[in-house]
Amino acid sequence: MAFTSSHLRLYFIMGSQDCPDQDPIDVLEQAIAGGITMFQFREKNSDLTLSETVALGRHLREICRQHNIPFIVNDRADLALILDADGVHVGQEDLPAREVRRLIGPDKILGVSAENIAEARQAIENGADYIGVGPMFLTSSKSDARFPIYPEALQAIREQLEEPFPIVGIGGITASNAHKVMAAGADGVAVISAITKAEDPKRAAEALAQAVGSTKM
Ligand code: TZP
Ligand code: MG
Repeated sequence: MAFTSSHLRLYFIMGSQDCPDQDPIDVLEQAIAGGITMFQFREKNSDLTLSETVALGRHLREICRQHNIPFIVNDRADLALILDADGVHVGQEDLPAREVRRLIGPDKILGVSAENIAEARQAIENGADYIGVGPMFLTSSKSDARFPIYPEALQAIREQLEEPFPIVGIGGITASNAHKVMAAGADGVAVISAITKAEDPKRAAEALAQAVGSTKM
């Protein structure tokens, strides 16, 4: 899958832990109908066994394939390879980006979380295709999330990078504040709860897509 920065426009992240009262498959289908442009499977502190995680991942992967939505796996390069994912996303405390790049090869998408310009430069050097910057705002979806760094931090990274590079903002983003992240220079927004906790995930995705000026690909 040829990755471009426009894939980041509305990046939906979900694991079964994020939608305890709904079927994740159903939520993903609704989010796709609402206009998401990329998906990350992030099974974290969930009740699923590894076999169940693989089974759910296969199902979600297949749905993304049918809709031409890049399917990214959080943290685990092994799971990404098992699921034939389009890529992997790692944070600063996960497997080093350089090692993940070696494992997945040159063609898969590699995303890396970065909070400042030093981490951003390092990620790029290590083979990242995009960086995720956050938390933009307060979030309750990540148990070890740090204090918000706000869109200003994303703007600072954007301004200090020598070249244009794909950047997605993450953390506490909703249809009401997404414009601030875009105005700071993001290529898009990554969200969990704005879609998974919505009464109507399809409409929530539509509202976000509109907020980031997304056109369906
Ligand atoms: N990384 C930084 S904040 C965050 C992750 C995975 C959680 C984002 O979830 P939400 O519900 O969109 O704030
Ligand atoms: Mg991680």
